[in-house]
Amino acid sequence: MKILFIEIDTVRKWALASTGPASIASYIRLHGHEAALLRIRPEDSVEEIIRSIEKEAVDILGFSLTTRQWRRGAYVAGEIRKRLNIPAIAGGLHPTFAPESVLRTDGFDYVCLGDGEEAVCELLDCLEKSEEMSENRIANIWVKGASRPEIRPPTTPLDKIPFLARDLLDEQYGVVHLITQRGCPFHCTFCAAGAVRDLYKDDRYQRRRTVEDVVQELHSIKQESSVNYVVFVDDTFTANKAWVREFCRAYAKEISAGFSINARVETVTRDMINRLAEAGCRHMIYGVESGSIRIRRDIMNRPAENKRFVEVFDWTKQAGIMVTANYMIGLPGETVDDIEQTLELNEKLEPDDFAYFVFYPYPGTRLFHLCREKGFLPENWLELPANNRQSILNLPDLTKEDIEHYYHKFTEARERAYMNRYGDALSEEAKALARETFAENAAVG
Ligand code: B12
Repeated sequence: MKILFIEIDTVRKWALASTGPASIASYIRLHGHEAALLRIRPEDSVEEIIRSIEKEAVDILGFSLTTRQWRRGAYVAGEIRKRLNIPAIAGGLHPTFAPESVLRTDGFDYVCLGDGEEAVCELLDCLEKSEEMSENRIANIWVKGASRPEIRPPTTPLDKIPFLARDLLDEQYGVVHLITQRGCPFHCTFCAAGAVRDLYKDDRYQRRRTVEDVVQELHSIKQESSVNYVVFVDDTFTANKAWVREFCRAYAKEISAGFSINARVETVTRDMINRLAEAGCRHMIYGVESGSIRIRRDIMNRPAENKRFVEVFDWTKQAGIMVTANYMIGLPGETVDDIEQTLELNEKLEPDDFAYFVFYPYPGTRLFHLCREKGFLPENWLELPANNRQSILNLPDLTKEDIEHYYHKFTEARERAYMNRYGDALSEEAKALARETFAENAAVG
């Protein structure tokens, strides 16, 4: 059987297609099935999409959806269904946490809750044998019209899952993306990782590959193409000190390419940062989220102190690693004063760069439930654009205009920091181009 995964680009093309389908593809290929990926660009018309699907001769379509991709994904699935009679399954974080609404939508026949490798393989086996699918016989697969399926135990150890099918990822210039873990040990209220833990009902979901398996994957990519830079997409690469120490040793010895990671200030030590730098780490991205300890502690469940962020950012810079900070604004309970504190903390941290997002309540997260209970979430939230530029919430302490105003202040601060650092070396033309780029990024959200 052949599955055609559909990657929906919304306002822009991300450098990388979804990693979930690439993992499912390599697993099902081992079991005799076929997989391909169709990337749908923002400008593609329905006719073009239909023509591309017809070329592939597929048995089932597989939509991988984040909440941001939902609205366009639903539209595209509905249009395909009007013209072609191919069954379709949706998986990924959005269908996992908003499955009923996906199954109510024309064009979707199945939803995959949580991990998809084994579940999709079983579904393809059943479809191949033309077995009756009206009941939920396959754990994780919710059939339209049936009741909620059971959740299968997570695949362990993770090393059992084959390396990502790179032909589905759209990687370029030898920049490769790797995942070493699933699940995150922390309980941030805004993050889907916590929601996944709640879905699996215990900590079994949290798993990590062996260092040996990760290094092997890099060697296998090198044999086929090149590895110039590695982006580790794990939520918190630094979650386990002993693992990171072993990784640094092996990576430095066997792989000579720079790499970047996501980290949390609570998990790093100065020694760990220095080891990472020696192993080739060029870029660390920290979730700072807010400069207000009240918001971090009481709303986000992240009680780290501001001085901890300052300390860790200094260590990272001193180790010669580029540092990026991520912030959010527009959380429930947040006031203008809290956002001012975030801008102040950013001034103190002096990161090499920073990103700022208007908070979006992703389904399944604790903050999603809180927003719903408190009446901050509009009834028609699923029909509203999910981006990081405009708030969909009706918050008592912040107006949409406040959020808009502060979003601009972040854009200005980012441009100012860039000009202070590089302005003297830039021609007027280069400066204008930089300004345009900052404004464009802010508009895309
Ligand atoms: C790498 C990553 C990215 C990469 C690649 C995106 C991708 N989709 O893989 C990039 C940088 C492009 C990215 C961008 C964004 N991301 Co992102 N990203 C991640 C991250 C850190 C890891 C994803 C990953 O590789 N997981 C490992 C794979 C194997 O697991 P998986 O994707 O869940 O897939 C499994 C199942 O979900 C299922 N499955 C997945 N797809 C499908 C499809 C079918 C047909 C089936 C049957 C099953 C299935 O089976 C897979 C294998 O078991 C996650 C956090 C996380 N831990 O998941 C956030 C995460 C997915 N991202 C998130 C967000 C919000 C974004 C952005 C909006 C960020 C932004 N500020 O702009 C954008 C939106 C991108 C978009 N196209 O919509 C949220 C999504 C929440 C939600 N409900 O939508 C997450 C969960 C992080 C969070 N804070 O909660 N992201």
